[in-house]
Amino acid sequence: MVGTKLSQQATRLLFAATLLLAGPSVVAAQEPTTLQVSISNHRFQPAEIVAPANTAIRLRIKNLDATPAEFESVSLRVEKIIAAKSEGVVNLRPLQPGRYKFFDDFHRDTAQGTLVVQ
Ligand SMILES: [Cu+2]
Repeated sequence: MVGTKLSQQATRLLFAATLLLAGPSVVAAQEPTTLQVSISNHRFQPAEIVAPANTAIRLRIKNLDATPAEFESVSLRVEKIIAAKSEGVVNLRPLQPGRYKFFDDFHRDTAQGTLVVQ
């Protein structure tokens, strides 16, 4: 029947329009939380950073020292060399609440930090 076909098309159009409207907010929900941490005198500043749980995290690590650093975390499974006087970016998957330790593998004795996810 013609009437049924028309209403099917209308339903499909409405569905497509709904998806279009939903699109941008879905993308916005996936935007990562950005956190900043610096390395100065082979120490993290701040040594403790806080992030929301179940949200992608973008960690910007600024190495202010004149020597390279290696941002590393066993529990987060990341390892990234950051050249002297430059910035490194580490993207983390959404995490469960907890305390995740990290360190500079080149200066483990002083450069220790914790990411607190809550
Ligand atoms: Cu390492």
